[in-house]
Amino acid sequence: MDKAALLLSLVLAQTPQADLRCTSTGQDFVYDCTVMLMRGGRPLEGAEVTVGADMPSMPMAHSVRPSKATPGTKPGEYRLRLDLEMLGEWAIKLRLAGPVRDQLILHYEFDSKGATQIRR
Ligand SMILES: [Cu+2]
Repeated sequence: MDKAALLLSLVLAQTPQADLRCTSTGQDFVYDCTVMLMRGGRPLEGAEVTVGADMPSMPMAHSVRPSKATPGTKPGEYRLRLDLEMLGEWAIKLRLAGPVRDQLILHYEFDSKGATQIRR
């Protein structure tokens, strides 16, 4: 492996990975969500996580205010409530501060039960 490839693999290993799970609260467009953050194969603890949401198909149409997630029960777990304005595809933006500063954007399809990740 040359130096550039080695550096790239080190950077990628340190890039946080997020997994979001949401279930409907029963109230329209309101979801209880759990974010699992990993970095380098280990749970990322002690991060400050701010979560915003927007619809890629409707730029500027929505104004979901970013809110802070709270630590969950397991290491690397964070919990939050998402109050979206309609069903459909949302881009969930995670802003990380604290031990790691980064921004992750995840695409999820929200339906009446919960959310499914859209992988492209
Ligand atoms: Cu919309």
